Amino acid sequence: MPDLEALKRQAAVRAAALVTDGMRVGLGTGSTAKYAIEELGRRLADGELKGIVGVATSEASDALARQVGIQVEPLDPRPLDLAIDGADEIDPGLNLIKGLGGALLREKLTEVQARQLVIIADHTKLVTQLGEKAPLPVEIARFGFLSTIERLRALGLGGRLRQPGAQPYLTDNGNYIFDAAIPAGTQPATLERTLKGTLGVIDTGFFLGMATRAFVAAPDGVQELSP
Ligand code: ABF
Repeated sequence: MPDLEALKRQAAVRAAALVTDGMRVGLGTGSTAKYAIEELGRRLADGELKGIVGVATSEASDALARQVGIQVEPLDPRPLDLAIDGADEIDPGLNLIKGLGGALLREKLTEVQARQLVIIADHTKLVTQLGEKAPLPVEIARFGFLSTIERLRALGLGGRLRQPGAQPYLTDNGNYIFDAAIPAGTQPATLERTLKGTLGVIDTGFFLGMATRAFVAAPDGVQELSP
């Protein structure tokens, strides 16, 4: 049984090596992105980097980045040199499903401004068709959420409201997440357009045509992929 944590860290270290002094870097969210933030902190502490600016995609990544000594600034309209983040599914064209970590909206708002979006993952995230293994997280407004879920079901989507405990999961933006099961054969771009036109939907975990590179770690090494 390969150690997935070690693989995730290997991919993260490869991506963090792309960061050079003075860069403005989008900092992803999740267990793989965490290794990249820690590695950037290590490079700063060891003097390999003198200074970078991080733009965090979640409260958790913001806190971790500050803890490891990265200067964190809020997102503003300037482009980011690079963003590094994990994913839940990666197809052969580097189209992604993201958002099982709950940070999809801030991730998309941040990463759309990055000149390069570098995805880091272990090999279990590779799929031939998006939706094969993971649900599609859809961030929805709290107000009227039951009506929005009815609209989603009317589109033929299965799935359920994310509710890990007594209360629904609340995003950093104060919204809920519906984890949608995608019917086999769904065209992601078509579903994305439909969902973005559905009242109550704020955004989806489809990141289509955004990733510029991926480091995917497997027991026999880290593979570098491009779209
Ligand atoms: C974020 O973290 C999310 O978009 C994605 O849902 C998740 C992947 O987490 P992990 O690296 O822990 O598998 O990037």
